Amino acid sequence: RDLKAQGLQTVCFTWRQLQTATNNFDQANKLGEGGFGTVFKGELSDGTIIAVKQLSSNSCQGNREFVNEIGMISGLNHPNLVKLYGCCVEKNQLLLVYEYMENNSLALALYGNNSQTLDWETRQKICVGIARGLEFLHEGSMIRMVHRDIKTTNVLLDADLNAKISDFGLARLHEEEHSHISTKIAGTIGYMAPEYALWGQLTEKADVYSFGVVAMEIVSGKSNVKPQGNDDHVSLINWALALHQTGDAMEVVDPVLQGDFNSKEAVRMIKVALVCTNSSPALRPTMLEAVQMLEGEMEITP
Ligand code: ACK
Repeated sequence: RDLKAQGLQTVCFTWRQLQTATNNFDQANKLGEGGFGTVFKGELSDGTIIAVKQLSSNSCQGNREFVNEIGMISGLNHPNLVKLYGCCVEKNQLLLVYEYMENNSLALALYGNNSQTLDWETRQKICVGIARGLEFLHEGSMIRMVHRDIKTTNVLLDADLNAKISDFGLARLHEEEHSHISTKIAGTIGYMAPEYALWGQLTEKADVYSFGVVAMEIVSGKSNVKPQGNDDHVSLINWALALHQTGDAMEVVDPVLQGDFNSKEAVRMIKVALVCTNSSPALRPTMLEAVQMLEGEMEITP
């Protein structure tokens, strides 16, 4: 039990437990859907609110990602990673049980119809949270890994708008692919680092690039991919770069917050987004450096 308390062990749930928790997977409890299947909200008998991810049947790729996700994050415990409580493999189904995140995804918070206006301080907190979660994945735990699919829909927000990284289906151990070229490219177009998208070169610097795209979205309020973007990320970043060089960076930021632009947080986020999306992986900072840059503890030199 001590191990469990420390979050070092993943629990096996019974089908019955999860069926009861979600009121028999009632549609009313549906939180959302993805290519992998459906996510339901539930409540365990001890009152813990959970999110249950149910894999759609007959998805071989999904199966692999599910098992991968269990292996990758069971035991990982960090305030900026969505906690995996456990899983259930009964009844020919695969179910993953996570902590419940009250404020949905960052994508919804930025672009959703009912999105609240996030002030600069909150955006900075979210940006630093994602950076810290990634830093932990890259070098903070015993196992080192690359997430491979950092994007605004994979960042969830808790009741206090703390950011936590989710969806580890594509994550890979750092050592595993560090030294060779990955033959199967997976991830999301628009967030993928060029060296990975073009040549399958996978290092943690691919996550740094995706993080830079996310940071640019947090500042600009513009999506390069979905749900409502017209700009592709390359043009968005080039645009930001040009404005940055002419000293007119204000144009980059979310119009909602432009009046309030003299924010040091916003300026730092734009600069960090730019260094992280450098086309050369070697010139991108590590996530630890990105955290320090965002917090004003390290100078940002393009
Ligand atoms: O943006 P959303 O509402 O937040 O839509 C997606 C959807 O399920 C498919 O991924 C939501 N979701 C996923 N995991 C969780 C969780 N742990 N807590 C709350 N909502 C979640 C996500």
